[in-house]
Amino acid sequence: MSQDLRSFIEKVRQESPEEVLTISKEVDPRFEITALVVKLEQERRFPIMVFENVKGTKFPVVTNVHASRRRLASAIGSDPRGAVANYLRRIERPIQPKEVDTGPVKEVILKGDQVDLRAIPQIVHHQDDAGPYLTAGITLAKDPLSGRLNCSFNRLMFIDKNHTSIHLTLAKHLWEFYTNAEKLKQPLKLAVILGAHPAWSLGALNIGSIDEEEFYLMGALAGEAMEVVPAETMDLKVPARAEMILEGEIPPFERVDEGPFGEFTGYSLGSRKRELFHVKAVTHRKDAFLHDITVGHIDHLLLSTIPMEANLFRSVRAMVPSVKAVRIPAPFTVYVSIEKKTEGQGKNAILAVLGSDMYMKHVIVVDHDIDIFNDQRVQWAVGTRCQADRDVTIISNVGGSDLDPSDLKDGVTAKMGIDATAKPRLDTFTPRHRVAKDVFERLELKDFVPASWLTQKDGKR
Ligand SMILES: Cc1cc2nc3c(=O)[nH]c(=O)nc-3n(C[C@H](O)[C@H](O)[C@H](O)COP(=O)(O)O)c2cc1C
Ligand SMILES: [Mn+2]
Repeated sequence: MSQDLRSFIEKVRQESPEEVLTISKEVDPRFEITALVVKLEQERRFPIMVFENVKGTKFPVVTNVHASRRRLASAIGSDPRGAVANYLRRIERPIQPKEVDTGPVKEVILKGDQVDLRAIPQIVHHQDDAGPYLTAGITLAKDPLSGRLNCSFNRLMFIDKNHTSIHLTLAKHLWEFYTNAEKLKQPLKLAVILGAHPAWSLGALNIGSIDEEEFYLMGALAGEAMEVVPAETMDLKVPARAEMILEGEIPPFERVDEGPFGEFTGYSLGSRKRELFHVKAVTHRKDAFLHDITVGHIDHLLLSTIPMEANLFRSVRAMVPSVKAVRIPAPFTVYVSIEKKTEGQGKNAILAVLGSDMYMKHVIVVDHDIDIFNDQRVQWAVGTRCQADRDVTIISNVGGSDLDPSDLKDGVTAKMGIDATAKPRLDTFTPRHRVAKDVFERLELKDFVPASWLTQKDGKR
């Protein structure tokens, strides 16, 4: 069927036209695109936004693609509630990428001196950002030691016509490849994929072993093999149906100032030294658009959440088979509900979470009678089923996110688990108060309360 980002947007437009908002009035990529997304977000509206006329560039901009769980779920053939289970089911059957001779991403090929990144929309998202950023680029690289491929999202800050910075989280797979290349005193070849179907993006964000090649998962999630074509300047095969590809390398031992940048945590973090990306070729569709992710807002947060929740669900399930649900309500924070069958399983769940995701910092485990989609109920469980000296576990000096503003050293953090399950078990714990069931079912409000009062609208009471 050959799906891609534009076919996905077209499908959404056909099925629910109100979910795609096309804006033809000219916008300034400096602040205006993000400001319009956030204005709509404040009205609780989350359409895909297509900006046809962007100042200073011929490329339209598409953003907010992932800002609805229903849209994201539909990209992997699921309804919103079944997204995590469906994600796990699909990635169990990886699909090998398929080589094709050519594809739309090769319609325009620019190499060497022809490369000018300033032709691409220069989107500045937040007020204190150091400059324009590319936020929806999926990197593709090959490990110089094992030859394995990796895909991940890595943001790029424009520097000049053929350079950007690149942010590699310490200990993540691309960073591992880069440190391997640096040891060999070699540059790391890199392709940046711009314009990805949401299923590809969800696959690139999978949290798995460094031995897993994300292209296989991107295909599995999309339900069809990723079509790939040879890159122009290096021995890598890139998605044939992307909107645009940047080809180049990260030179060894070079660092540049990057940031401040408004992060997914909701904070604007200061400038740091990061790696450099030297762009040697750009290929794109004739009528390419630039895909942007509105960083730090729903577009970004929903996208990362499904793969993280899927990974955590799978890991907890390996340890506690009766896990019911996993939810990430805030950065670095996860709620887990389990049907505890033996003592100690609350702490097993904590260890499973902390052992399988570098970013997670605070874990709260509750019993299966708690709806973890309701923060108040989770806090109720912590308040009434937890003794801090017995149920809180703290591990100091663990590797975490280098974007956490509360840490003192780059990415070194404390981790905390709160076992808020009833001890020793829910069925023997102090019972909850209950309204007598037979009485509750027998009584009708209308027999006791004036009809005029019953028909009053909420809020008037
Ligand atoms: C929009 C977006 C931007 C991201 N930016 C970065 C980034 O700049 N650097 C980084 O290391 N990870 C970034 N991430 C997170 C990684 O892509 C994610 O952790 C990924 O799973 C890592 O892949 P790996 O497990 O193959 O290392 C971003 C994620 C999203 C959704
Ligand atoms: Mn990986």
